[in-house]
Amino acid sequence: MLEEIVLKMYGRKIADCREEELYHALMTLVQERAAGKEITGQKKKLYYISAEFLIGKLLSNNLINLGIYEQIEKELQAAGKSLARLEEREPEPSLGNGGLGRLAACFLDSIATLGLAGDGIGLNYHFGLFQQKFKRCRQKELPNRWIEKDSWLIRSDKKFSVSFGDFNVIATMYDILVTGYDNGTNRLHLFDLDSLEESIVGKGIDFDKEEIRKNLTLFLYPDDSDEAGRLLRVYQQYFMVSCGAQLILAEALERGSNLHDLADYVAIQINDTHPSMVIPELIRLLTEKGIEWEEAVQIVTDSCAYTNHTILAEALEKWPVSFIEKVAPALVPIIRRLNEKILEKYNNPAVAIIDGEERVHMAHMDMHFGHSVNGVAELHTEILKNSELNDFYQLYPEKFNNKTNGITFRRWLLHCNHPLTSLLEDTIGNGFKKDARELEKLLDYKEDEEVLNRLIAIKKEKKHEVCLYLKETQKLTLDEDSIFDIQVKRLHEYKRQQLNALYAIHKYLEIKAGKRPKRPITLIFGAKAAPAYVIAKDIIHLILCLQKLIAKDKEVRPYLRVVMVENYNVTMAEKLIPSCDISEQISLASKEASGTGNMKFMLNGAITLGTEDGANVEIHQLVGDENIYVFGEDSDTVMARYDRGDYCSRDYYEKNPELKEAVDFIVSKKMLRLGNKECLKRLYQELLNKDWFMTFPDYPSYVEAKERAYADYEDKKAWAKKMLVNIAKAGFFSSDRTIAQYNEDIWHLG
Ligand code: 26Q
Repeated sequence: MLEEIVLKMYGRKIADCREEELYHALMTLVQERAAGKEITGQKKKLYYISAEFLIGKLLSNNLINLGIYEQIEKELQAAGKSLARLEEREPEPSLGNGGLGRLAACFLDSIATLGLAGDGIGLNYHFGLFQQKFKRCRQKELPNRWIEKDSWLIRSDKKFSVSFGDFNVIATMYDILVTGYDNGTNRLHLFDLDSLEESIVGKGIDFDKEEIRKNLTLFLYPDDSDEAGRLLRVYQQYFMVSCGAQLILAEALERGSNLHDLADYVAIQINDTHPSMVIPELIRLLTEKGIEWEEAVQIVTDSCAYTNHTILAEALEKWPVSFIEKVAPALVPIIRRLNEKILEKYNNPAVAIIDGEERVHMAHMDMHFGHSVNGVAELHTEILKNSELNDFYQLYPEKFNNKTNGITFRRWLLHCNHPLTSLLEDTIGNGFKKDARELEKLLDYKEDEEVLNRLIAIKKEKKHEVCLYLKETQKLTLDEDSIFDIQVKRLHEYKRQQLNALYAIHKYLEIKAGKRPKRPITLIFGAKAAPAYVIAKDIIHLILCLQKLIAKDKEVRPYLRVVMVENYNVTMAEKLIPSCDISEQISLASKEASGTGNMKFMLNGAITLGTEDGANVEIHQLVGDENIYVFGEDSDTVMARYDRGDYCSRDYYEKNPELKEAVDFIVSKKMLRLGNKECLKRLYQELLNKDWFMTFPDYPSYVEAKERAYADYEDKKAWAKKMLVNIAKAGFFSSDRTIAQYNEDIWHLG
């Protein structure tokens, strides 16, 4: 198959082609095959609008979804070439921060896999999220230029005009083809400007924030931002939704809508509040086309649905009216009129769209003028209904629904874990690839020695592979025979990497005191911190200092290793997750909306060590007490303590000598000699005087649960059974299930 293509393209055989030629040829092959399968002819179409699509590398995934992976691999092998090496060449597009962006990517895969007509709408950030480097145990940020000459981006001939307050721009639309598994193809539309100037970016990630025409789509904003960046983010958002709204209306007209019946032709899913301005923008466009105000508002409400991904108050977007006045003045009278309508109807300032300080609450607009509001895990949705968004739940109980997140099994099993996929094929057949619930058939093998042994061997193989990879790419040396205890996710205080670091210190001190663990432990971290998030960067500093301290210590090194991988991203996740024994999901209960890494680890046979938070609760229900390590206070206890406002971390510190010792070690002579005094002292003070995410109350039960997990690991067979149950029960977390539910309850497509 490939041979013919390269002959035609280069007049040579595979064996005589350079790697970049083969990569280019494969890209061409994929694009041609995918384009031939576009999903057309359905009346209603979904638009998933999102500021982030963390798609990861595309070559292998597309080959798998098109059903030609093995064939291509064989063909290359026969010619002495390696598909894995070609994969390594591909740059990873970094168009997302973390969970929310990766979820959007999994959803696009599942939408196409289910044969539904549904496109993504987003932005073509030239540098995406920053690339992380470590220097003197500190995070440094560099631009990550991912767009090469050979790219999956297809430049379309569609142009859209967007009017900002002071000027107009013309947008160009790029498309990335999204292949479904053994099914059709959809598109990810990414908007961009031809006037962009990459040269205004210096060595780091600083650039002139003033010239919108030159900088609009240069960077994706991290989930915490400085003032100057905030205005640019509103420009990005309006640019995205204005292009998106124009595209949606044009395509609906083409499919036969008269716009009055728009809601029969389109479903628009608003991924968190970043695209919320699509609501007033659509109202603006519809009224401009002669539709009466009231009717336009109703049409938009019937078309739009909102997903909430966070309960952290500081992450709920509230933009000053003055920002919107500057960026999109045409929207201001529309938003004011919507606000008046709400105040007339409800006379309750708590549900207003514009508050007393002239700030627009984006989520409020979504809940009033969308027909569905969903959370992303059972617990999260309950918290939204009963506390965080309770005022709105009272008004619109029928709008609220839960859609527990999911992950695509194509990337997170078939692609990243070939030996586990083979084991599943050998035992339960191929059905699980289309119907993930069939994974449960694996339970029949719970007592099967051979299957259990194969599971153990696969884990060993995956550890070996990741060790080679980390050695080669990051000069990290890991002990393959140790327990791999992994926490990889964005760095945030609520996710509590600091709790895991305190454990590392505790273990270090124990070993120093002569108490050695039965089996060596490797604590692996991977996390990017938002550049302006000081404490998060201090936590990275602490972890890197511990890594250095232990690596130099001959006494401790054989029993404990702490490593933080640089630039954690989707590609790194694909390598690390299959190698994991213990999956750290230790957020403060009530704070992690869902988590999706937890699902990827479970699917790959890691056992969760976690709090009763987000989707961990559902993992716990599925696998039962025997097959998970749960610790810590529950969300009710935590929320009650926040309500009382009486948490005092120092009390816990004073009462627990072991905890005190670990905390004090952060500013011990040893550490201060190694690291940066300012960072370490600031973190120490923060924990002692604030500890807003309550790590201290959970510390004793965390240590206890971790020790229990390590002890259980020694019974190889019993551990393998836990792995098997986790894999077998992971079917529920297929994003195919999630998407089927969105479609059934919200979109009604196909
Ligand atoms: C907001 C304003 C200004 C600048 C940036 C932002 C911003 C950007 C990104 C706010 C939030 C995000 C990302 C949020 C996110 O990733 N949330 C995660 O979503 C996952 C998918 O639903 C959940 O599994 C995680 O629990 C949730 O943290």
